[in-house]
Amino acid sequence: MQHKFSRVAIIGLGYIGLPTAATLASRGVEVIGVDVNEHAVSMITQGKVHFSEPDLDMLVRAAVMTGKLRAVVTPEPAEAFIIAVPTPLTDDKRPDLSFIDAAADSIAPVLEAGNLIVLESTSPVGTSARLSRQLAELRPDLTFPHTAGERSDIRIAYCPERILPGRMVLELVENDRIIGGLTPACAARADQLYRIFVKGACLLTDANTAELVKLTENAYRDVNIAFANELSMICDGMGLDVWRVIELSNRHPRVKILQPGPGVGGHCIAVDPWFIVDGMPEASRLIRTAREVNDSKPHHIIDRIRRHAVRFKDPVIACLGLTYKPNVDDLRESPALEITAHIAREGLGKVLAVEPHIRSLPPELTEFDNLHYCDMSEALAEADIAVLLVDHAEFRAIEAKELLNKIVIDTRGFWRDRLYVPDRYGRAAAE
Ligand code: SAJ
Repeated sequence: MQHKFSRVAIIGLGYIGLPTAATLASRGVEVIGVDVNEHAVSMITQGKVHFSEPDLDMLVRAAVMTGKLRAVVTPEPAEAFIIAVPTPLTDDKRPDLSFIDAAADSIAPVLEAGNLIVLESTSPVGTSARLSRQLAELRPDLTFPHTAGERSDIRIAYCPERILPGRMVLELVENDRIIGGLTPACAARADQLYRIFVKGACLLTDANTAELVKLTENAYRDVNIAFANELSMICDGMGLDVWRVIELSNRHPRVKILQPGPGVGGHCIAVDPWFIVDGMPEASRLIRTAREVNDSKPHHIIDRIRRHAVRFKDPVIACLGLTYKPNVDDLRESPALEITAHIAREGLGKVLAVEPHIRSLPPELTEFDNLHYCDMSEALAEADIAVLLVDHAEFRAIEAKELLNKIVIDTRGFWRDRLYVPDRYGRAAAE
């Protein structure tokens, strides 16, 4: 049994790396946080966070103040390296692994025999083995698991993150973890690292399986949301209330339909399924179609807005919510943002954008003269058409009388209780 870890480097201090770094530091491990973004490094050095997530600020402040977490721009020697960098999509929907390549280049010079490297970034199957080959080329003086097997100087494992934005600090500790080693010894060593802070079970497997498990989790959710979104478009066409259809269907003991919305956003669910499609295009027809269904949903909502807007002379359209999901400030891949920008660009009316979780308009929306950022009550006072795009808790405070005499397009079924006439057929009367 190898000794415990006293010094760990985390490469990438973003949504996953920073909570992981601060949590490890809170368990007494000396953590070196590495990021190429000097702004992030300087914020963290001051004990501050560069994105918002419940309880993260407290955790980071404590980690920095106790001297356990130090943020730097260049990797330093450590016993373990956790790589948590972005893996975006290229324009032709293929995985872009350039940040992993850059992380490999940056840690190669400081690697020492006995080190563990864990990749956490969502990755196509085979990426951990690829990382092993890359590092072997950069450090011919060390042995790596893809050639040396159980006797390798360096251990490499894949351990996907699975924490939900909004609940990250809690889920990081509570969730079960999948640990895929390039060899069993690699998995066992990574298991020792994660047991320092994970209360959930650590389940060991091989690296390729762990890589596909991560992609599977998000593709599963995407397919299920696509089912709900497709159903909502079917119901719109039939003049039926999708929320009622789902509510009643879910009373079957083996049916659990998710909720439709304006589309699927975020940096994970809207992206990761493409990594499976890219690897096995012929075999992944359902996964690809689900992606296409979810990507088509914003256009369906835009069509609904357009159908109403053309009936007014100078319509005022309030877009309530811009983030990709409720109660966060994250705008990445947000369908709400896409819809808002689209109706402004198309000139469907004067657009009032309301987003209680940000302070000013994001760059994507500043180019439109017909789009203004305003607060909830101002927008509702002026709007002819109110489009609920994100089910933020703040929007619960809106009362039925504030929506009177407006066209209401509720993409989340959030105001259903105050908008729909509960006749015995459950038919919508909102529009
Ligand atoms: N959504 C719906 N209807 C639903 C549920 C979600 O339209 O019934 C939409 C949301 O509004 C949002 C999108 O789907 O636009 C994704 O939101 P989410 O809350 O389902 O998931 P994420 O992207 O915030 O986080 C996911 C999580 N994965 C799973 O639940 C399988 C999280 O555990 C992962 O760690 C994260 O992806 C990631 O980083 O991969």
